[in-house]
Amino acid sequence: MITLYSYFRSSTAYRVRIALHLKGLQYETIPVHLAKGEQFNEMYRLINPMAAVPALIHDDFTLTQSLAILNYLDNIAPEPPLSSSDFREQAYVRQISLTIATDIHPLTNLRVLKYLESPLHTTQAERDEWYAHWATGGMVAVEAMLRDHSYAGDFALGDRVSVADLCIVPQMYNMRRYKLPIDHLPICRRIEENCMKLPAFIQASPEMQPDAPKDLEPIHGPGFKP
Ligand SMILES: N[C@@H](CCC(=O)N[C@@H](CS)C(=O)NCC(=O)O)C(=O)O
Repeated sequence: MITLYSYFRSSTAYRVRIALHLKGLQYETIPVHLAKGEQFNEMYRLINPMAAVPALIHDDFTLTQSLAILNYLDNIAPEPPLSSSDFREQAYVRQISLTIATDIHPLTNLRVLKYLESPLHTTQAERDEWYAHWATGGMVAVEAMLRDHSYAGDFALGDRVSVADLCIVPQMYNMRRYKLPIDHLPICRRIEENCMKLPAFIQASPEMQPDAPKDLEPIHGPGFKP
């Protein structure tokens, strides 16, 4: 029995949802409404002391941190594999995943934007500038990594979906949501387009989540147009 604490718009939960669908693992979604602050509920903090999604419970085992969860899922359900046994390919996949998960995402996370608002009293325009600065700069670096290695094909690692793609696609969702420039990211866009043809990515998209509002502006779900 797998339970996923998720929020439809969360890019980190999106990574885990894609993996669950790719591996054909059945799971129950428990929505945590981040915009309403449900991540700070006392009961939820017992599940994730960092007050964030995703959190995954598999039988009696509770796990947080999306990359740790992806690694765990790859161990309990090895097919299709989300990494490579080749040590250089493995390091390359980690390099891209970590750039998004540890260099870009934490700077653009909700709690950081909220802190910039209060107590730091920045304006909305300043926070937008902050977001655009870190997201755009980070994705320029990811694009360079994809370009400079010879691995990228339909996906970040040739014709195989890997954890790198599971990080790139939700980040591209965020870029589109915040209307940030992506024309200069041709490899990221190609990967996104190819991924969004796969049922697992569509099923995992924000629009398809049980907690998504019915009038959610479509960005990545069925009928995605790059
Ligand atoms: N490093 C963590 C980050 C988790 C995280 O911060 N998730 C965001 C949603 S994408 C969140 O729950 N934010 C709540 C907040 O900032 O208050 C992971 O990869 O799982």
